[in-house]
Amino acid sequence: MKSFLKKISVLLLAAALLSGCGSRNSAQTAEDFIEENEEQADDIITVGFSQLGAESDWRSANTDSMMSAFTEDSGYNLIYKNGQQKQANQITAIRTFIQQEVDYIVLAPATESGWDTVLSEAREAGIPVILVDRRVNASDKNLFSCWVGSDFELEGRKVAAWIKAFTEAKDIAPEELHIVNIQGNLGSSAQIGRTRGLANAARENGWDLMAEVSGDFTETKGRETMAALLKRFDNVNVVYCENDNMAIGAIDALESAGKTVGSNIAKGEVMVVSFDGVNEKALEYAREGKISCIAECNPLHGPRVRALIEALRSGESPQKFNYVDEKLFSSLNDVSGVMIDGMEYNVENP
Ligand code: GZL
Repeated sequence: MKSFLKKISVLLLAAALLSGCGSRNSAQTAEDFIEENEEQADDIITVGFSQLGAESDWRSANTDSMMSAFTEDSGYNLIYKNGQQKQANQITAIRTFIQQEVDYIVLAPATESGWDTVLSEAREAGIPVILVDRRVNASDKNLFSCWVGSDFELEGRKVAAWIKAFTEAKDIAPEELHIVNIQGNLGSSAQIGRTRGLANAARENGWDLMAEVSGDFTETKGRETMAALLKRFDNVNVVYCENDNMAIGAIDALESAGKTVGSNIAKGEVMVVSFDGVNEKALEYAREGKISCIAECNPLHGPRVRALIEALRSGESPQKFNYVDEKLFSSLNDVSGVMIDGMEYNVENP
């Protein structure tokens, strides 16, 4: 732990002692007590965690995973800051962590660009930065120690491959697919990768990708965006939602407009596909076949980040980019798996 936080901890301990509620044996002098606890305070690793927000179930699960991994019992002091989806708030949080002389900074960046300056400040302060979830396009890869998260374009390719396999199994011609993409936060790695996965597949397969509009990864905006798209297009038959919360909102809007949500496109149903696999309602929809396919996005980064910090503490140089394994969920048995770049991804029941 750095000196600033150590002083705070020892002063609090000393205040407890002087107020008589500290745990000190009678023979021990105040100086011994402080010295002994100063050593204990020294052992605590302080981690400043700049989380981008609380916009979705995925994000909440990600925060919970970090908090469970960095507990006092395990020798950590986690300082959590919620950026409310704003990069400016995250930059302020990182600067605060630097002033507090934390031992490590963990950043879950809202968007990919605009981090060079503040990451340089952390490096100048000698504080290692670990990135989780989304990426940053730093000009110098040495501005962060390592990253753990998902391959978002692969997630998009998996869902697109599933759409291709399913519609071919149902003898639906590619040109009959009229798709809208309700995107996540524009400029976030998850949005960039998932959008690219679909757009490339639409071009290769001859699908009609009619619109890409951001729903900010929230249920409310997903509902509003779907309602607006239904006013623009009367032939939408596939809705690609870049996370479950937006899918739930979109389904509500579709049903409010009198549409039937399901996989039977030939009978006029509107197919909804999604990402994350964290929200229980979305998983229930997937079990019912209301959401046809969900690409898992694993939020449980806490243990991985802690392992990376412990590797750094022991002087190791961990792998720079660490990907998490992820599944593909569907209750429709027409597609058992998809092949991407020679790799088979099995489809599992949600
Ligand atoms: C993906 C993550 C995305 C989730 C959304 O790793 O960045 O942000 O897919 C979340 O649910 O809001």
